[in-house]
Amino acid sequence: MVSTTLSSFLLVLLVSFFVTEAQRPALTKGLSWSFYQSSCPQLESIIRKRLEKQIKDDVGQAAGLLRLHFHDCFVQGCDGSVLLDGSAGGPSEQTAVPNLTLRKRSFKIIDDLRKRIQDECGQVVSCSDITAIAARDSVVLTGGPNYDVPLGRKDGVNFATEQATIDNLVAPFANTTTVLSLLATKGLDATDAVALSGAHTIGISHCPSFTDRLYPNQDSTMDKTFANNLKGSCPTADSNNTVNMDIRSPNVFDNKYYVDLMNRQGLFTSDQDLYTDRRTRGIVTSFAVNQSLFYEKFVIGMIKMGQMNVLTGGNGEIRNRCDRRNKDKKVDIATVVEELEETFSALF
Ligand code: HEM
Ligand SMILES: *[C@@H]1O[C@H](CO)[C@@H](O)[C@H](O)[C@H]1NC(C)=O
Ligand SMILES: *[C@@H]1O[C@H](CO)[C@@H](O)[C@H](O)[C@H]1NC(C)=O
Ligand SMILES: *[C@@H]1O[C@H](CO)[C@@H](O)[C@H](O)[C@H]1NC(C)=O
Ligand SMILES: CC(=O)N[C@H]1CO[C@H](CO)[C@@H](O)[C@@H]1O
Repeated sequence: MVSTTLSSFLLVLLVSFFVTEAQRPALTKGLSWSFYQSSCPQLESIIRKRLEKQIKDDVGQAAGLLRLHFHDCFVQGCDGSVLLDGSAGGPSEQTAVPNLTLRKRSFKIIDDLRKRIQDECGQVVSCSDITAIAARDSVVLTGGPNYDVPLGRKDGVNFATEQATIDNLVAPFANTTTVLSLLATKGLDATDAVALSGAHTIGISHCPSFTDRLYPNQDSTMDKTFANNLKGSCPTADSNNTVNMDIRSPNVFDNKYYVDLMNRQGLFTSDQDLYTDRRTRGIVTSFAVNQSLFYEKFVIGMIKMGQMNVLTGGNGEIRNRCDRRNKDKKVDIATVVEELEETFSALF
């Protein structure tokens, strides 16, 4: 078992996949493929090395980090606003309903990376860029495609309101019409929508995100055995339990999510309806039968998503800490302890 896991892990590292330069979406003005080449050349290796360890220790962190980048980008652009905590007096995305299920540990991992990067390079890399690279590495380290990440985002200085968060994230109860129209407002087409939803090939969900499909009435588009198993995991609609989102290979970034959909074993309405709806059914099938095609389209979707409404150049800032804006910097115990630790590690 252990050796199988280990060898598939190694295989995953060997069989990396690249979208050729010709297929890459265009770069948004202000971003670059080599933004930190001179200011922080070790950036990507610092992140990759650290995440290799974190994700080996707990593979679920990959899903948490991937979702964090998605939530960051969909709500007022990839500006790190999802990372801000409310302590500075503003309501942040973290307290909005759809974000209640973001993993606390994801925020810690991003700020830990930020600290390691600052130790090496100084305060030159934005938290939003760190989040984008961490999302890419999470895909790679669970067996998915590798790709270059456009860099040069600045961190925002505006909190996203709870309402903006609710308005910009699709609910799992949404049908394909709703998914496609919301994503269209962000410049994402049906192929992007189906490919990006494939992120649900890793990670978990809490029961209330899908128990509307079980209680009081069972959704007729759901496979019966699958539904019964879900009822076992979620005995009540408001159960606090979690389930894996891809029943075939919950920790591997593969195309099995689409095989699930074809077998009516998609978890959310927003997932399953992609197969029911005529407009997206063919795309689901094409990804289910061709993993390379899924990888190719997923990478394109991620690069597009990662460039949404970014702040560049003189807009925004490079945060000193990912959870607060620079102007909100205040002396608190956590800061004092962190600075003491830094002094300490510098001495020894
Ligand atoms: C079509 C729109 C989408 C909807 C409706 C949606 C909805 C959700 C919901 C409800 C959860 C489970 C939350 C919980 O109950 O714990 C979830 C988890 C997740 N989502 Fe999405 N999502 C969407 C698109 C995306 C995209 C575009 C990505 C990334 C590219 C993504 C990545 C993830 C990941 C990785 C998880 C698992 C998180 C974990 O295990 O901590 N989702 N999503
Ligand atoms: C999709 O959902 C919207 C909003 O709930 C609803 O108005 C619409 O009728 C639904 N479309 C289909 C095809 O079910
Ligand atoms: C879920 O957890 C919350 C907080 O711990 C608790 O108040 C609630 O009763 C739990 N719900 C169920 C159905 O167990
Ligand atoms: C699968 O998709 C890849 C990437 O687009 C393509 O090159 C390949 O020809 C496809 N394979 C089949 C069997 O259709
Ligand atoms: C109100 C609330 O519970 N907000 C939480 C949202 O998610 C983040 C990250 O897990 C938590 O830190 C917040 O406390």
